[in-house]
Amino acid sequence: MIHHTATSVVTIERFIIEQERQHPQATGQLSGILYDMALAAKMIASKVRSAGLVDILGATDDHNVQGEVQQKLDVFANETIIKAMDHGGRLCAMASEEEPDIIPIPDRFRCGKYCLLFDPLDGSSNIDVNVPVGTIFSIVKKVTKSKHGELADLLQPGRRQVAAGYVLYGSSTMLVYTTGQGAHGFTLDPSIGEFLLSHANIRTPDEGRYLSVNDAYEQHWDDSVRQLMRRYRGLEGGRRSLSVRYVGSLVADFHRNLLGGGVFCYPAHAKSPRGKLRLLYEANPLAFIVEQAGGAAIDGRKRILDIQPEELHQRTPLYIGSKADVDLASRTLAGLKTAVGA
Ligand code: AFP
Repeated sequence: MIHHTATSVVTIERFIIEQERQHPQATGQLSGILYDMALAAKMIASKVRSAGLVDILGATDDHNVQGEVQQKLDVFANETIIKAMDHGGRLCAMASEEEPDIIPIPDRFRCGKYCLLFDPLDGSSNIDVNVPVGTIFSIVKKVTKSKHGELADLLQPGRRQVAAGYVLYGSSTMLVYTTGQGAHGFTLDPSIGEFLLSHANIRTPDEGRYLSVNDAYEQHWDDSVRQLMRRYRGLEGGRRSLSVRYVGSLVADFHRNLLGGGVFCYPAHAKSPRGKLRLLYEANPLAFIVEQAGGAAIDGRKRILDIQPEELHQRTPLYIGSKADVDLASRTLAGLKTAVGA
């Protein structure tokens, strides 16, 4: 663990270098990917900040692979990340929530040993109403011998991630990432255009204050999910009730709960048997971060990071956040009759 004095200003670049120095065998490729992500984040942040000012609001004619209407800013964020990352010689393949297939590294550029998976602009249906949105990313190491990454390189369980992070475009822009040495947060200082260390070694409270769930789906939930929600609300089991907060932008809901303590749930339900969220672009990176901060993430039964993906755009139910609250989900959904607070 690196200690900084209260007065030292630590840029994300300095922090990444200092973390890299703890691994003498490091080639610097992973650090390079993280710098490039920080650069892409600054470019997206600048566009998001001016979204209300320029004629960029509204949907394009395109639909993404999930059949959802793409907002123009989604397209911008997607292209910005691809352009910032494809030429560095560190990646061998990419995958984006907005693209149906693997994004290859163009032949004119060198290929490296890492793969990047990302959701360029999550929560984009919130842009028109000035609600925070985010970018989420995950990095894994190539496992096949091919020069260009293959599907097998991208379809790795989340526990094999070497780094993951998210950017929250909120009242300030924050980037939170982990390389497996704790989760660290940086706030963009727009006056100097740098991400500065603001939240070193984030620890999420063991017990949460907040419950984030869209209970408009209650009619489609099964009985165990309904029971879990009653327990979170203190209506059953004698547990202290959680306060409900739901933005509808995963990064914003996750970030609030990470710092303040809480649980975000997107259960499977009758109309959406695998939930809505994507394993590779949303659940895995956030699960890596929350575990590094002392929290937990499950799909209702299994640890998210142990799920073997079968396809790029696979969806998963998600229960993520403070350990005690996720444990309660695990026990309730398994139908265990143990005491709620136990
Ligand atoms: P959009 O990108 O279409 O706005 O979806 C956002 C999201 O994937 C995630 O950020 C939210 O947590 C979740 O969907 C909200 O979904 P519901 O509207 O079904 O609650």
